[in-house]
Amino acid sequence: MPGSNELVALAGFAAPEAPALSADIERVAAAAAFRHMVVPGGHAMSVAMTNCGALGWVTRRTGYRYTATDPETGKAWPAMPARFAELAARAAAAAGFGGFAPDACLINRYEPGARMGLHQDRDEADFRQPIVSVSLGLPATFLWGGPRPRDPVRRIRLGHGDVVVWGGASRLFFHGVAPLARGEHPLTGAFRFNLTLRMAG
Ligand code: MD3
Ligand code: FE
Repeated sequence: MPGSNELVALAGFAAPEAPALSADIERVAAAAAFRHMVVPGGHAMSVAMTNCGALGWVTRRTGYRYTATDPETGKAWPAMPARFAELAARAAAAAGFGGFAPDACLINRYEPGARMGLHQDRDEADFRQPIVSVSLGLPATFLWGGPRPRDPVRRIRLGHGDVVVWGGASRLFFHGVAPLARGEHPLTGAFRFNLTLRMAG
């Protein structure tokens, strides 16, 4: 069955297992700490990041890429928690993408004021595979553009437990996140976490 040609939003899909996902994030971060990576322009991102899975996304002054090891430690990225891969496969299947088997999970941590500028995700090997995102904790305003950088942007609220499958045409649309408003969430405190599960290799 071919996948959906647009994004598929699954509100609250991950809410029942959010505490377990949060514990998995803590285990990953104990082995590969959250860090503010530097982009080629030379400034550090306001979003703190880490990775799990066979591959992890990194940016340095020299550019963006997927690596098998954490450049901070030289060790392999922590294994992908089974719960992450199973949740993503279930969500992808619900959106019409069978056989989604992520080999990379970028974990983003937003503190109040942290934002992500409009960008495309194009460092993965096969754009026919969707990306599955899982939001935890404080809500964010997601900025949803189009195939061109100057296309008008829609604002979409992403809250705790929301899962979105970005496939088909939407896979290469420009997108970003508005500065996070401060708040307090019972599970994540002053933070928002976002998992993006990818078939990168
Ligand atoms: C649409 N993360 O990590 S998740 C990213 O909330 C990223 O942390 C945002 O953009 C965040 O690259 C947005 C939603 C998302 C993720 C990947 C996409 C939307 C996407 C890839 C293609 C199109
Ligand atoms: Fe992105």
